Amino acid sequence: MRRLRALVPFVLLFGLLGSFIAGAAAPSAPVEIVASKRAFTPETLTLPQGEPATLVIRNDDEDLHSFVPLLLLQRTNVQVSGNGAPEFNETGFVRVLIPPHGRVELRFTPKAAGTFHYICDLPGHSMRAQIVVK
Ligand SMILES: [Cu+2]
Repeated sequence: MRRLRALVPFVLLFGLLGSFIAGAAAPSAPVEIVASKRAFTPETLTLPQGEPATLVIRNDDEDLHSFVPLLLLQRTNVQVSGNGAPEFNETGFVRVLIPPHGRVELRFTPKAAGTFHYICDLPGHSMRAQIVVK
């Protein structure tokens, strides 16, 4: 019992520390991109530079779509979840294929400020939109 009591302050301290660290590292609310009727919505979205971001890409179509960020995610650590098929090369994340009615989540921290276009590169799909990092 005495031992247990001696542990209480440590448990409290680590609990506090844990919630503090979790709070500091918590990414901002997820930002959603919807692929529907062969277009991305919204046309422009904004992410804060240097802050962890969660990008959710939802495919509402019966078609397969891809999310191909041009430059935004080069040499950036990207965590991918959901039911998409991601592709990587030596520069890092290249694209993710999203099945009909599929959903993908990308977690990353935008490094540089700027306007970054992304496309769907499937044949015949002229889908293009942009992410502004500032
Ligand atoms: Cu497409």
